[in-house]
Amino acid sequence: MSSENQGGTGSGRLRGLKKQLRRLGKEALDKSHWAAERLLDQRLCIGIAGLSGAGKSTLITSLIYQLSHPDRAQLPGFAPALNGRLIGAELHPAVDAGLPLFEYQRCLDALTANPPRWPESTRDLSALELHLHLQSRRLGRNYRQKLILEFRDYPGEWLMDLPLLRMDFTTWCRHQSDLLAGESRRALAPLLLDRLAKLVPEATADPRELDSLWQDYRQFLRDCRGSARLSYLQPGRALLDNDEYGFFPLPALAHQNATELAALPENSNYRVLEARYREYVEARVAPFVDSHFRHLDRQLVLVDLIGTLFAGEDALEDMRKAFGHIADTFRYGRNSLLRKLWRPRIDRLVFAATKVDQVLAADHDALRQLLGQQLQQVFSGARHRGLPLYCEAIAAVRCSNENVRDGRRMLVGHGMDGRYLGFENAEILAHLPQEADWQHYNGGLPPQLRPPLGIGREGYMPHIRIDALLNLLLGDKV
Ligand SMILES: Nc1nc2c(ncn2[C@@H]2O[C@H](COP(=O)(O)OP(=O)(O)OP(=O)(O)O)[C@@H](O)[C@H]2O)c(=O)[nH]1
Ligand SMILES: [Mg+2]
Repeated sequence: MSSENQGGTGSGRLRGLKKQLRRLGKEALDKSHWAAERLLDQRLCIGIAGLSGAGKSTLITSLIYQLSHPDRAQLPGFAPALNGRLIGAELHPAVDAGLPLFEYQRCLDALTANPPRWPESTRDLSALELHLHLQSRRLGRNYRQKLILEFRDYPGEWLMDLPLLRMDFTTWCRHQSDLLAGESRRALAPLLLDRLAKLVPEATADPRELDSLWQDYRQFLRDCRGSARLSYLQPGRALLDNDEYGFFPLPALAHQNATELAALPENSNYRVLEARYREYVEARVAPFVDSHFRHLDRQLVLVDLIGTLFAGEDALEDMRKAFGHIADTFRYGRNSLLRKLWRPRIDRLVFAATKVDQVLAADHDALRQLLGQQLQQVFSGARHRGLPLYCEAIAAVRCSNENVRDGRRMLVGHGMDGRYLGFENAEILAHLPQEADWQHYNGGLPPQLRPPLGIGREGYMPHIRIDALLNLLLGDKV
């Protein structure tokens, strides 16, 4: 190598090093701003999770829209909007997250189109910051206060994977065997479940057989979600993407102990599936938890309770199981000064039933009570005592109105094809359905409604109880 070249490499290296130092310095500065804002209660990071179709994208769009148009938004239950302290809000990419920006404009364009559409289904993690500007008065002087809300939208299917962090493959298989024995899962794929039960853990793995079982298992998970509306499904990512995770439970793992299993050859069914399971947990689940949950101050979980209720007993029971696992996964605690910086914890967990405009206003309270009872059953244990848990029933975009026809109250709105619809829903009972009550919900799911015309005109976006939700999420910070 020539001396000229060597010199060139040397100064190049120096330039590279300086550049790197500048970048690190900037990152540290950004981070220290971020941490300082958190300490001073000027920043609040809110995770928004829900299974596919629960209404996350629509809700985030509605929240941003309402907060950005405080003069027109109807938010009487949110004090800063009612007393005129909320000046407005603007959107920014999330500083620290390094995540794709939530596509607010695209979602809003869909809702404000003519005819209006729903936002497209999203499949990935995204984030954004909303800078809220508030007018405050202290010691007789007016001043402006800024609160940065960081919203992180992620698929609820990923949430369902978090329990895997606490289970090895054998424990997971035993856990899944109990679930697979349930009637709703069995009815969906009796042949597949028989094939799984016959797979011998000790036998030499046949790659083609494992692949065929995996493809069928993935389809089975999607059917569980689609037709049976079950919630507690793993691996959760298999519902959303087409990656080849390639593992599924081995129900035949019943009595073997850990030493026997570890001694099996590497090409046995057990060892192959166990390695794939471990790879999934290490490469997919753990990094997500590490990069994501550490940052959250509050967690909002959206649930399509109406859809689940009308899907029947097994769907509701499965939702309860899913809640239970969510409850076990989050680490709760008060946000002490140190934890705020280093190990922030979720200090508020809010569950919200979505799309309540699909039922009569008289049923909204019953829905909230029903959700509350589901949660009480799950969170009643000593471990959850003192947990700051809240629930609400909301519609991000209200698509229906009420009319009285022949003396009966009914809902009116537009179906997805634009046709004008009038319909009644089965009355929502304010308690968890007992055996005989399930008949009551047999009439079927309310129709899917189209967003109303005129959204975005002069700040108009009708909703139900978004102001109450805002109060739960940030009332104490404003
Ligand atoms: N009636 C009514 N329907 C709603 C509302 N919000 C969402 N929906 C319906 O629920 C569907 C899913 O809403 P999204 O906001 O896309 O749900 P998501 O949780 O982001 O779904 P993914 O991106 O697929 O995970 C929409 O296409 C609508 O049909 C609402 O406030 N009222
Ligand atoms: Mg979405």
